[in-house]
Amino acid sequence: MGKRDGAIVVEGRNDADMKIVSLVLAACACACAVAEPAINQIRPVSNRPGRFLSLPNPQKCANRPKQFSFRGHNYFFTEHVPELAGKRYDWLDGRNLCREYCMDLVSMETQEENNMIFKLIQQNDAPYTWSSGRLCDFKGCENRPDLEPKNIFGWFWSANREKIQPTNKVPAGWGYNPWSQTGHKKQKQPDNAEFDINGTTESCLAILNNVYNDGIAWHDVACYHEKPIVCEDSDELLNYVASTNRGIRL
Ligand SMILES: [Ca+2]
Repeated sequence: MGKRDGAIVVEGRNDADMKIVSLVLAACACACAVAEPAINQIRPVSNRPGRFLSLPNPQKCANRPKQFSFRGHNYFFTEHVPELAGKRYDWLDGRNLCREYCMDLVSMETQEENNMIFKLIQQNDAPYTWSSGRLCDFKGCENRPDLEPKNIFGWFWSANREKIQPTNKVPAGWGYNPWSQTGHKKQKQPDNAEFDINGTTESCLAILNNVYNDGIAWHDVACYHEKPIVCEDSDELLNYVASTNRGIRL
């Protein structure tokens, strides 16, 4: 793993072998993310160690639900897929469900994409959903002065390892700060509030729909909570499956 122009990177070149290395390293990075030592005895069970990222299933990738698209990426919301409606996923299970389809949890790098996802939440009166946003607080995130303080500079999109802009101001190119100005502790997000309750770090980025009378906004939330999810095409996984399955139509 290394650093590349502000990205939190698992190295990958364009050839298939490097893609495999990249995928394996990505799996390691995520497993490390959930394999932190328990903070205390009441740590929720779904933070159990030893979970890994799923590899894509070529058939599922070829037949993935394409409910809407934005800038060349397809998306689906589990509540709109008959066999997935009503199901809830913790953050890692959510990533893995998406990854089987050559997708990942949604990453809102731009205001336009964020507005699209906020509108989806609003129109469906969904209480919340996950994004791929993750706090870099696991093995591999040490000795990175550029990520400190973590609550401002330590967030990234797991789907592509791009940094999330500093949490304490309106992102460049945006007209508003997507992080909520309030939460459990009546403080602006991210606030790591659950750590004070049961010792569990709020390491995952959720979109909550007016849970704190704050409209639709980003919150740091402990990763074991279960939510319906939005999946977005993963260029990395689509390219990997395309390069290893000659003639496949994705
Ligand atoms: Ca929070």
